Amino acid sequence: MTDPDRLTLFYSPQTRATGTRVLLEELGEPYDLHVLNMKTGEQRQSGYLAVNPLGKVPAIRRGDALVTEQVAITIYLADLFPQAGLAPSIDDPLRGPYLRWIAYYGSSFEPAVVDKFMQREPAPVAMSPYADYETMLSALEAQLAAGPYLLGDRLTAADMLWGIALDWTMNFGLVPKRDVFVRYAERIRTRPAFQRVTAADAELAAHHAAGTAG
Ligand SMILES: N[C@@H](CCC(=O)N[C@@H](CS)C(=O)NCC(=O)O)C(=O)O
Repeated sequence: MTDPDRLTLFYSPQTRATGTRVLLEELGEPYDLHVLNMKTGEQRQSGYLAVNPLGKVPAIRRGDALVTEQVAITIYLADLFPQAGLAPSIDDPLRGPYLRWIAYYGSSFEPAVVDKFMQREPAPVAMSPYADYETMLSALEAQLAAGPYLLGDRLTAADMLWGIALDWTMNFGLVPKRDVFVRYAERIRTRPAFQRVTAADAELAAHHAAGTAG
């Protein structure tokens, strides 16, 4: 009989789903991987579009609950396994800032980085979800400056989201390699969970590129 609490992560290597897998590893909970080969366009076939109509990973299924969107998944998983201590509880003074910076990732950082990548001007400041690029980035830098983690001394699920995002966007030249960002990304990148997932991703990505089974 299948366990109704068993988690499935819809996954493709070296994508935004990587952060979700790192979080699951940090939580120490078992999960099944449903790997999609983006080289063959599996994410846009009807089977997966029934899971996420946008054809995007990550997505998580647990019983009948289907969750898409990296930000929602981060909050959901960290709350689901409170014993790991990666989610400040609702009465913790850090809960509000925790949610703020997770939402900031999806609502301000992501659109800013996409505009940057596309080399297009943001919408006028009053309309742009992130004001302007420098303002968005400086607010993040100021938050990270105290460190060592996004919320100070406490490591949370938000650090999985941000550490990996900054690591990748700095490597792509979309975010400048300022000291604060470099030191912070390094702190997350060197964690065993990140290292494990990165190694597994490299192997899986090589299989996808070569057209062999992973
Ligand atoms: N809004 C989504 C975006 C996810 C996303 O863009 N995923 C990319 C991988 S990094 C994807 O699945 N792309 C495949 C495609 O669009 O074909 C989220 O935050 O989860």
